[in-house]
Amino acid sequence: MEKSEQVSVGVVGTGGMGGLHAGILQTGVANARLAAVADLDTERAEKVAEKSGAEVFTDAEEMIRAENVDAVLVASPDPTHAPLVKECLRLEKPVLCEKPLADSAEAALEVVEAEVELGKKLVQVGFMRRYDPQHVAAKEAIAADSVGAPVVFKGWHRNADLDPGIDSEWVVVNAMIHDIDSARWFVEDEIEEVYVRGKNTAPKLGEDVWDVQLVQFSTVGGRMGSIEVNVVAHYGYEVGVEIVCERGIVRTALPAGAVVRQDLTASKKITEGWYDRFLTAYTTEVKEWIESVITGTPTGSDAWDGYASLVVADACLASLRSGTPEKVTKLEPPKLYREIAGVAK
Ligand code: ISE
Repeated sequence: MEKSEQVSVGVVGTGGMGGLHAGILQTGVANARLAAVADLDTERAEKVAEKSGAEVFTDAEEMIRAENVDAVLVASPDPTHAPLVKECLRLEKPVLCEKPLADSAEAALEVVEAEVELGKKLVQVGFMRRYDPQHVAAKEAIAADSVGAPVVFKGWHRNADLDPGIDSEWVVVNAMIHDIDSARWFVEDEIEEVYVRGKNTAPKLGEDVWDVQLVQFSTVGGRMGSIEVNVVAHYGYEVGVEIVCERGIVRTALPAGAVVRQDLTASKKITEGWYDRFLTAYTTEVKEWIESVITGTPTGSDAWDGYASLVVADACLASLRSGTPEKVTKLEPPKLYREIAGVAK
């Protein structure tokens, strides 16, 4: 697209995430406008659309095909992701898809194959931590090279209190998937083996649900790591990483805020959920995605990252069932994903 052009975006899904993304587009992203929304729940869609006069569709594919929609943001339920992204590819429309890219690694591979056949990258996956100032600062500190290469990755991901209705598998595919992407992004190496252990500390989820899970992993290049996911951590929402490098250690700081000293205690507020913790990241993600649509130079997690994270998640699910370490199916990216603007991933 021409640098001066405005991108008309269609958002599929107007629930929590779709509503958030639509709101970001409505509050003013340079060179973009919310042109359309699609949802089976028309009332919900109309509520979102009315703030800026966006067109409302009940059929997502019809919205994607609409002539006044240049780019698509998919935030509908997980099983719809891959089919909708493939429709975008068929029409050669850039698409930012919420995570996970698909509801299985096989379905994600079909997206990768469709994009490879097209011969250009049009898919971005919504791993928003790559735009979080704390995570970006940590990544930049490693890239500055004085600390050397990453050796050990440690990630923690705690939800204050997720609702009943989730199971151990959900924890892997919907929550841990973020940490898998984060680990791959920081260590710049593919995960080769995983070992998942867990515990039930929240009987309200069901006695057999592991609400706390710890994954230990190793990578093809001999790096190591651990990821702790906790979906009923009680105290608040917290995500962070520490990367032990060859000559130093890099750690994300707590988000900005005052330390309050009172009643023999020094304390700092912690965010309640991912919406407030990552609002800046989501906003930057959408802004940079629009920029990339205009320049034609994709940034962020691509379809390969979406696929690879699901392949690693599959190995985690296997380990969860077997109670032993499991190998990850070998990941070898097609040429399209090895060349992002000449920069190694
Ligand atoms: C949830 O499943 C998400 O998708 C959010 O993006 C994440 O930040 C949250 O912690 C997960 O539980």
